[in-house]
Amino acid sequence: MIPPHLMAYHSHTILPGQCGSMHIREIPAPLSQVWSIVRRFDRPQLYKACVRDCYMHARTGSEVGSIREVEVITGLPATNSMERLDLLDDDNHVISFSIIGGDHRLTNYRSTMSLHSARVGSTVLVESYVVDVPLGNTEEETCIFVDTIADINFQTLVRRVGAHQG
Ligand code: A9S
Repeated sequence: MIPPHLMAYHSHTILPGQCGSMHIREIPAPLSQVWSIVRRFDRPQLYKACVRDCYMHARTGSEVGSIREVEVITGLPATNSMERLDLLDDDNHVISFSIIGGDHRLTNYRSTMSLHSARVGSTVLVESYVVDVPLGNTEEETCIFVDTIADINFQTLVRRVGAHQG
């Protein structure tokens, strides 16, 4: 069960012309191990298969306002993305970031990820996002696209968290 006060982190306002979604996934690893990976705003390549490299443009990745430039792997409809850390809460295990630039079509993308202890040795991961629906796309197409990326990132996280003795 997700405590109501943590659901508050996932109440993104979806404006006209935007779409969003929320997914709850369980990962067979202790919360501390998962958090040690997903909290690294400066190293998204630790668990995002689409990320080839990442450079910090402002601050270190531990403070709100940190800005990273994500270099995307080849073959995707983008090569880079500029992203800002909006929240990093090591007590409640919540991280939130916004996409502020890049050569892609995800405008005003904001996402929040929170971790919750579930059964012993497993973690519940709640992820929500909101993004503008690009011209020429439907809400459904946009959510399917973002959900696919999120699923790929989740599968990568499951594989990498076992290897990463946090
Ligand atoms: O990185 C995330 O957590 C989520 C998304 C949706 C990232 C998407 C992406 O990095 C691509 C995977 C390259 C797809 C960006 C910013 C744009 C894309 O078109």
